[in-house]
Amino acid sequence: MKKLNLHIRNNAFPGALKALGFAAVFMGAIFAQNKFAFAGIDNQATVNGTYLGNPVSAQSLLVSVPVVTTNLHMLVTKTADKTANVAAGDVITYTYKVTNDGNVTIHNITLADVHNAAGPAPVPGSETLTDNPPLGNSTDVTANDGLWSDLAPGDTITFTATYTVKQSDVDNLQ
Ligand SMILES: [Ca+2]
Ligand SMILES: [Ca+2]
Repeated sequence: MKKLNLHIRNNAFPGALKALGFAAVFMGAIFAQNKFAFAGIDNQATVNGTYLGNPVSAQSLLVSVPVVTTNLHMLVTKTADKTANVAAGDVITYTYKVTNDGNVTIHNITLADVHNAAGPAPVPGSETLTDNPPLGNSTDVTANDGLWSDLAPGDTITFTATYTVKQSDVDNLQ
C-alpha cells in the first residue's frame, strides 16, 4: 500500500477546506491501495455527504468474495440381487446408482454394461430419481429410456437391468 502523507495544520485552512482536505487524503489513500483483483466478486462502496455545502466522500475497503470452483464428479455403484449359485433360467436384477457429488448439474446421463455371459449384456433403464434438497432441480425428458436428462448436485438416479442366465453360462463359466 502506498502511503500518502499530508499534514494539515489546524489553522492552515478554514473549516470547510479542512474537511475537504481530509477527504482528499482519505480517498487518495484508498485509491492507491485498491485495485480490482478479478479473483472473485469485488465490491467497493462510496459514501457522499456535505459539510457547509461542500462535498465529503469516502470509500470502503475493497470486499472480494471468491466464486466457487467447478467440481465435475459422479459416483456409480452396481449391485446384483443374487450373489451365488445362479442356474439356467434365473433372472439377475442389477441396480445401478448414479450420484452427482459435484457442484454443477450434469446432463444426458447413460450407463453401459459389459459381461462375459452368453446372452446380451444388461441394458440399464427404468431410471428413477432420488431428489434431495433443493427439490425439483433434476429433470428427465423421457421416462424409462435409459437416459437421465439433468442431474443436479446431491441427487441420485437409480437404473435397473436384468439378465436371464443361460445353460451355456452354467456350462462355460463354472
Ligand atoms: Ca434435488
Ligand atoms: Ca429418461
